[in-house]
Amino acid sequence: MEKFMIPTWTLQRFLRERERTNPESTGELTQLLASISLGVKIISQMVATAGIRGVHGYSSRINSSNDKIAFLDDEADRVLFDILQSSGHFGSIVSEERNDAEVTSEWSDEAKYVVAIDPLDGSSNIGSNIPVGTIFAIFRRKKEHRRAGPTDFLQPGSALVAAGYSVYGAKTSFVYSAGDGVHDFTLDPSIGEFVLAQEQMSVPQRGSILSVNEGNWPYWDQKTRDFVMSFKQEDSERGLPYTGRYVGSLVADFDRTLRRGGIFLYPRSTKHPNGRLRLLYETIPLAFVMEQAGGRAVDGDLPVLSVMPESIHQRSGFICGGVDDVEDYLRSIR
Ligand code: P6P
Repeated sequence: MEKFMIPTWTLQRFLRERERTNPESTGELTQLLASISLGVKIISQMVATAGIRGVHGYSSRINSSNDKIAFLDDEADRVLFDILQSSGHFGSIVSEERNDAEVTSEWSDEAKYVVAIDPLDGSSNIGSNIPVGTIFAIFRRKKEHRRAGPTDFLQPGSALVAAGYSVYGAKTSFVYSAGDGVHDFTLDPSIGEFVLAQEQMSVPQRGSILSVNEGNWPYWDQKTRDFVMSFKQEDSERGLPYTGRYVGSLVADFDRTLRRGGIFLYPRSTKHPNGRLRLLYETIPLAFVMEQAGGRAVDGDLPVLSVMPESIHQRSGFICGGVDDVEDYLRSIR
């Protein structure tokens, strides 16, 4: 009979080990991330059974960005909101699916943190079995506020306590950073636990993949067009041409870029002058993870982590990847 493989490092054990070896640790971060990972496990099941439950469609609701809210967006939002609210650690929650920052009534005075979430990014792709995911950003509350609220979220990504994302695909991944590197876990459905797949992930400095929606070509400025064109020539010195890969689901395109390198671009354009992606719960958390893995993430020539959010649903341009690939982009637009 096959010997049962005892998982050495589950997410819980990994977090507790880091808490034990970190003198300043209060154990709260362990509980924060455990709360989020529970929500991710539940959403993983929701996504896997969406087809048979007939919930691929859209509700009648529209979110603050004027996007139709899919049934699954709503379900994922409610699951995460309930779990995070009752965790006792979050004084306020911002969600892509909710117009305003919502205080968690019984905890909003003493909870140390606030959390911004994209409960289910890319949900429009689920019907065609394309990977989707959850993205989260955790900030400390600002001292001067007694009750948590929207201004607690107006902090740059450089102030993040932790951030991460999940991918619901061929496997369910949970990737996070608390400022000490990026760690990758895979859900083992047979035991219902996230098991460590890779500690201290590192993005290749230079890759060979270009990830961009070229359907936006008519809306790009000339520098963006010239940069994208530069990948389409044959130059073995520069490893050109790059391969094109664009899934159209942010967590899938980001996760591949993090693991295999290259460059992902969703630049500002005449169609999306402020950018298409959202700063607080998409580009800031993913930029944090990318930079913690040794990569770069910019909005034009500004590092995403230096951008000061002015509103909770603010949009952003997003170019990220290996440091050499992003440096090439920065040289091309300057
Ligand atoms: P486009 C999905 O709807 C999403 O918000 C992201 O997941 C994805 O990166 C982006 O939109 C795709 O946008 O304009 O290329 O379809």
